Amino acid sequence: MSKVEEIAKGVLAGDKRSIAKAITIVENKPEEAQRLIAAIYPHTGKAHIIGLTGPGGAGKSTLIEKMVREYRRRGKTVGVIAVDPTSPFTGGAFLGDRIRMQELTMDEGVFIRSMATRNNPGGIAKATKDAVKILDAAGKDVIIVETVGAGQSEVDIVKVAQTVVVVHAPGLGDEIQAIKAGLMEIADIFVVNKADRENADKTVIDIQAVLQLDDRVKAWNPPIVKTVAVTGEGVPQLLDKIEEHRQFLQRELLQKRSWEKAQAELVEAIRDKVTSSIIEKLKREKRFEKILQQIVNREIDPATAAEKLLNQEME
Ligand SMILES: Nc1nc2c(ncn2[C@@H]2O[C@H](COP(=O)(O)OP(=O)(O)O)[C@@H](O)[C@H]2O)c(=O)[nH]1
Ligand SMILES: [Mg+2]
Repeated sequence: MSKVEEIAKGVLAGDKRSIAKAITIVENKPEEAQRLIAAIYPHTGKAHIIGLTGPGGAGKSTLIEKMVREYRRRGKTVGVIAVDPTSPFTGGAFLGDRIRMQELTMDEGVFIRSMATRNNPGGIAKATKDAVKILDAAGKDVIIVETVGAGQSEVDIVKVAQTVVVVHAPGLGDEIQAIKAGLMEIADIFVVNKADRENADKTVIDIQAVLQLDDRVKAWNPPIVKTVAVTGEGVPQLLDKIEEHRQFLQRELLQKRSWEKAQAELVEAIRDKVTSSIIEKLKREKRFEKILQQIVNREIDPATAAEKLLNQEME
């Protein structure tokens, strides 16, 4: 077995060390990465992928740590990919935070990884997408991808997500400009974090105002959830909204499938009716037998005969 095959096998078994090695490969070795992804790809497609984005300092990493705990409480396994070099998962400034963070990384049902954003030969967006596939194949129920909502590559990364959560917080300055400039387009859920600060409601109102500018009719209206990431307040409500959005996506998919099925059946039914009514008419007018005789005599082939008859019908 080659090294890549061995790692792929470990990933599928959910082995933490293999997952870590696999992510290192997609960060550094594009050719090996392609073989690795090919091997695990058939086992992907089961996880719910959540993109969590917003300005630096909004509290995304802190919030994700609390979300992971709540998902574990709900019996789900979780993978986290942080594409944020400015605030890696260290567990905060206090010793207690760091110890709690360590406990989390010891948990077999949790995998947390910060992506190297520098010297990434295949591009950070590509590496992130591959890392998500690895965690998916490893059987994680939920995968959270943290990015700083700034440039195009972040928007690209967020496109792998099924549910996009945009996190804001009061006192970050230009945040509402940021929502207007693209983040609003991609948000399925808004979070106003640092709700312990008195000006948090102002941020909620600002987001509501921006949302009201969008007058398109939508099947899903992005809710706004208030959280205090440092205490975990509002995190269960956030997970409930994420779950609601997942169910909404499933309903949409089912509806799309029903439409496709209905269309196939309608086309089939029309084809049957048109065919039999044309054939009956041709038989009534004795044209059917006439041309049948010509085919038997090899004077005309069936396809040309059909075309001729239909053209006469159209005239
Ligand atoms: N007061 C308050 N501070 C918070 C809250 N959430 C996070 N912080 C602090 O905000 C800072 C940035 O948090 P971090 O999670 O690294 O933000 P990120 O850059 O969005 O990932 C840290 O000092 C956190 O302790 C909150 O709900 N309330
Ligand atoms: Mg962060």
